[in-house]
Amino acid sequence: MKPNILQLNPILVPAINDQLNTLYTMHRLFEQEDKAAYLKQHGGVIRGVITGGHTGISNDMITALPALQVIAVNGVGTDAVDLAFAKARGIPVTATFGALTEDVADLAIGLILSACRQICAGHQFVTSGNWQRNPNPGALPLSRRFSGKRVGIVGMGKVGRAIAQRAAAFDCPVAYTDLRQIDEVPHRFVPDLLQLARDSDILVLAAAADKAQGIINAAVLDALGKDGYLINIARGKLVVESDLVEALQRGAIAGAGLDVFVDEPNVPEALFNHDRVVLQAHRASATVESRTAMGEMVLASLAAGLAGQRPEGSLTT
Ligand code: 8YV
Repeated sequence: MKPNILQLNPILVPAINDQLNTLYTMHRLFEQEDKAAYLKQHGGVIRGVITGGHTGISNDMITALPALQVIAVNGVGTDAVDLAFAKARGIPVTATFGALTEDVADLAIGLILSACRQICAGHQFVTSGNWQRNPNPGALPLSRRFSGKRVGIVGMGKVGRAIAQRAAAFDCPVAYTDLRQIDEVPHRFVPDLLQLARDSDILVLAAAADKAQGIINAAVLDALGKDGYLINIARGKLVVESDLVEALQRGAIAGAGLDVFVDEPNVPEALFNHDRVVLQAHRASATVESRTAMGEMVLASLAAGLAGQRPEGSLTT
């Protein structure tokens, strides 16, 4: 009999789904109308869970799965899993560290360029017919240069470092903050977030959200200043979203590039029609390359966990 696996979010790589279907009896909860009833019926046989980074799994659901042997997070953020709770039950929890670094860093640079150079506003100007109606070169305001700007990175993990490497190629001086200075990182360490914001033209959030909720508030945005840009490819809850909306409205910062939000998919409408705000639907790791590598790591975690071994990189066992 094939082991039973509960999958909480869709996986968009057909080859990964094929392998899952070959190896396991898959229970795709996101396809079920009555999720509670489905869990009640099948919860007892579930031995592995696949979930997304920002969706995680609740403690109630873990409790409802008495045969659970492994939780494979298809992402790098584990803020939506109570690791201590899983650890107390001896359940390994894995993430896909390293599989998505390049793509998330690439999107951060894409958001910086899009926000500073107003690429989306320019696209909209062309496709709406406004360029034809108003060919005056002043119809679109001048944008801002990215090259050479001071980039501050909040969270210097794998993704933060990949962003720093890319920013350096744009001749940007890079500084960072983190819980502590990291020896192998050649960039300037600024222990105080407010100071980093003051010293940055572009503040990029690449931190884990476990212990850093709401760190980007009105004071930090004021410190970033009226020519500053906020970029977030990490987690929405790092930011006090109402403070960000307000900072943009009162011109306290120049613009933002956001891939993540507090209550996805609900994005404050006040962010929609701003020429220097660029929004994405939490897609930084959504490439064939990243999602394939992530899916392979998930498969390896399930195989090890179900065999009673410690999956590589387990965060709890
Ligand atoms: C994904 C993420 O959107 O890695 C993370 O923590 O949030 C993203 O990569 C998600 O986990 C895909 O399942």
